[in-house]
Amino acid sequence: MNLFIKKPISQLLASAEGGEHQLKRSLGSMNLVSLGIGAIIGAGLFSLTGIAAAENAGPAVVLSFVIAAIGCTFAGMCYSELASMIPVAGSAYTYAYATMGEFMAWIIGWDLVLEYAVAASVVAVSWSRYVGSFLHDFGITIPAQYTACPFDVITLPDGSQGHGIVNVPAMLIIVAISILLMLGIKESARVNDVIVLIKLAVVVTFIAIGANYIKHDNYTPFIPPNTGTFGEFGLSGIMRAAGIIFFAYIGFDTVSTAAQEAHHPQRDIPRGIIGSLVICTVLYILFAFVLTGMLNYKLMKGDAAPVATAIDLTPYPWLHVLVKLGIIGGFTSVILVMLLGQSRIFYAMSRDGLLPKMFSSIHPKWRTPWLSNLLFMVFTGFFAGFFPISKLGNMTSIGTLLAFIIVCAGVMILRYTEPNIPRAYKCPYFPQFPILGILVCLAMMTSLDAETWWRLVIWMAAGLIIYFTYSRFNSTLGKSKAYKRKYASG
Ligand code: ALA
Repeated sequence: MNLFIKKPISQLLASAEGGEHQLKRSLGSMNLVSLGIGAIIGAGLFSLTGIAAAENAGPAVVLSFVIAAIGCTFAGMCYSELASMIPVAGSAYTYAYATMGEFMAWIIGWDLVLEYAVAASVVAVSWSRYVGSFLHDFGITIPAQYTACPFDVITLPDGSQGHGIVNVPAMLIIVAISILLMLGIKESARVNDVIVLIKLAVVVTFIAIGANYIKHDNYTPFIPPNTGTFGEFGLSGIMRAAGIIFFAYIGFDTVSTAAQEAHHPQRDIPRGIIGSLVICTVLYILFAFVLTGMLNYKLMKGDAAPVATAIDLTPYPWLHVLVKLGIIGGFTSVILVMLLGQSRIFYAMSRDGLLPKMFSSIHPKWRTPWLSNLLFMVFTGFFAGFFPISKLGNMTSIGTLLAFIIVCAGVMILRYTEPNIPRAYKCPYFPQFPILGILVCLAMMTSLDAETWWRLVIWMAAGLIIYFTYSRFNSTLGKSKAYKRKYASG
């Protein structure tokens, strides 16, 4: 069987309509923009801005946000073009199947687990930490053993050191969100819309109030000189910080996974992707500018919560509660949209026979791929509860950057191989923008550490084993008689 068989776009479009595997179309353009923002604003903005400013870029972390936004904008335009051409579930996986063939499609589908499922577990662990701290503010304390995994060292109430048992809140949030996702896309989108409004309000309030407490001295030097080590301030520091805070932008592409659930996917998926990206870029740049203006970047070193420290400089203690609430809500919607995206990718892979059929079985009443949701509930819940997964955030970044590069390449391939297929949205400045997208994403990938690269290699090797032992022999396309005939006749 041929590793490079491609799925004809006409077949992709036809298979998306009708049948027992049909998802419910109920999302409009505002829902899709909201889905994008739901996935984007989360741990990256609230936790990584301070770290990247303190250790890598100083106030110039603002420029890092601009660089990461540029890479994401190119990729976002490429995603939009492909989504408007091939508006079916599966996102980058499906695009790769149509452009580069089955093997690359498998690689990307497997790689996307890093973006979606791993991100959901990572964010669930951070969520648990914030919920613990929020409840603590109100006098409720969850025992430390039940908010940490067995690999974490914790301080017990008697002052001695011990190990965690299980991170219960992290598991609970995964279970709650998975149940919501099983019950229906419309219900999930509605919950997401409410959370998005809360977190947007929190970010805007922080920027509006914080802007009055900026000290201009904090911006000098705007680009602190490099210390002599690559990535510690100076230009290389700005690049390293861009690679780190790239995590904060991840999520806009999730909009494309819901293509089969949108009323007008050709028009609305590009709106959802670009709309959410533009709104978040503006907010991120302002947020970073205000934070580094309020608090000197040197003071952020070793501070686990620089946003909270910055709020202490204002006379509004209620802002603390509001920001924590925004952060908890923010993380909740990131988990929701990531788990949604993950189940839709596996849905598409299963329909193509590359994964067992259970992943594309649709619940007769809820019309969601509920078994897929159930499996990822167990998988991500288990990892969030029992593993020190918070250190794996960079895996999400590297996996996503790889997906972006493949999507940019896919746009270029299809412009040459399928020039006549209608594109409701076209990436401007072709081929410069897709090429720049590849280069900027590659630059951010290379700025990540060697350990992250090794983890990517190991994950991909596991994927290859599954492909060559299962997927290849069960591929619907590979097995189809029509294809075999064509292949036999050369
Ligand atoms: N962009 C998402 C976050 O920052 C993944 O949490």
